[in-house]
Amino acid sequence: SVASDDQKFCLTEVLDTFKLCLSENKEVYLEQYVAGWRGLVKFLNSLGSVFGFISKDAVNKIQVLVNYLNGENGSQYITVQSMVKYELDNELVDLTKRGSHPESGCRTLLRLHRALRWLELFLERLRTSTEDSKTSVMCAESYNESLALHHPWVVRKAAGMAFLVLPGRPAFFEVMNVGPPEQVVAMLGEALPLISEVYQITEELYAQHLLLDLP
Ligand code: 1Q0
Repeated sequence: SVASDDQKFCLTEVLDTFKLCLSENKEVYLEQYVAGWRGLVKFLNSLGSVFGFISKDAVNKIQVLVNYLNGENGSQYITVQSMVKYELDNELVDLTKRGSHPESGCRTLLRLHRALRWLELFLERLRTSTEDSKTSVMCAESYNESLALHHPWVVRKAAGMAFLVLPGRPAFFEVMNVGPPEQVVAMLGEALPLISEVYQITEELYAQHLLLDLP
């Protein structure tokens, strides 16, 4: 039925959202970026409640950004580029230590941006994996090379434990709901360059403005 199709989660659609993030002149639309994360969180939730502490944090951060988008200065938040300019010009960012702007758009997006690097690494491993590859290992390796560098010991420990209960590769591919493994691999091959481009553009923007270590 239409209703059940509607609820069926398809990873292709989610990754397509990241395609829509890029404007003609290579700016990153915040609304689409946030929509992409929403879809990923849905996927995460379908993997079980052990991932609740991760999805809860992601949802909080998504909500912070949505509130800016829908707020009275929403027009300043159309792209990541305009957000950075607006918040910096108006001194709305805590640059060295947490102060009067603990939830700036810039610092909030930075957390999702770091997670996007994890996603890129993880999906690349999935793409090139074989039948006997372990999702928990691929996930942990990707995490250690990205997000873990910014997380304290407790969080790394909790994340490591959650990874252990990830479903195996066949179940994982099934939940992605893209089709047979060959099709998953092809879809990932198409989606990854775009995710990578969105990541690179944001990374360069943040580097340019010295925002990569925002508290
Ligand atoms: C599939 C398994 C998913 C594993 C996701 C790896 C991320 C682990 C992160 C664990 C930390 C979460 C707890 C909160 C940490 C915060 O302290 C931290 C910093 O924020 P703050 O405000 O304290 O400075 N927050 C973060 O680093 C943000 C973490 C966001 C994680 C978003 C993950 C969203 C889910 C994605 C699932 C996508 C799976 C798609 C795979 C598709 C291929 C089948």
